[in-house]
Amino acid sequence: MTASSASRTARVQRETSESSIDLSIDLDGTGVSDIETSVPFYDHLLTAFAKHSLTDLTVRARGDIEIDVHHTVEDVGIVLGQAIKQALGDKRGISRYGDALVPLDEALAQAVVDISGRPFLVHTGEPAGFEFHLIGGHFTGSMVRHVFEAIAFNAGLTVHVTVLGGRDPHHIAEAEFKAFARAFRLAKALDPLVSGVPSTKGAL
Ligand SMILES: [Mn+2]
Repeated sequence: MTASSASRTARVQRETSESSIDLSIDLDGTGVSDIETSVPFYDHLLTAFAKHSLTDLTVRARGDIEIDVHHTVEDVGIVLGQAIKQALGDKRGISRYGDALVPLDEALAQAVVDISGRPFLVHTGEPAGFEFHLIGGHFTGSMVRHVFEAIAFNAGLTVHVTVLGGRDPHHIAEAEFKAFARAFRLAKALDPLVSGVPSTKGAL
């Protein structure tokens, strides 16, 4: 079966003492999303990811946010990564590489994605103190990198995200997610000129 005729969808459910998650994706969607993580700013970021990567995404997550949003946010990132890996299947016919440069007013973020099968994250450029800022009063800036780690490591992606400018933490975080989304959109796209798996090794 070729990738162009296979359904690139996945549903992953994960239950731990810290969170309960049910997530569905369609890599060949139109960016329709229905997301309730109980962490409002994270819903905002995941909605942007879906919209700008043309991935249909449904997420229902409940977790111990009375302690901190950390577990719920990280665990949704893990499950999203697992779902991406599952939906990509054997990776036949994909473009493999994608890159994007996305502004949000004064913020500017660059992302590069390689659907390599080799988990790696290089993440630089957030301004000093960004990691300590509570965006929306509940979402710690440090979680932006943590989510990219969770996605990259569980999906088997090489991801480079560079913040090139920005002052407002909301703008910076959103620009990072949109840049990642646009880069992922290009990388997962099916390229009609690619036959088989785009690797000299024959596997990704
Ligand atoms: Mn953690």
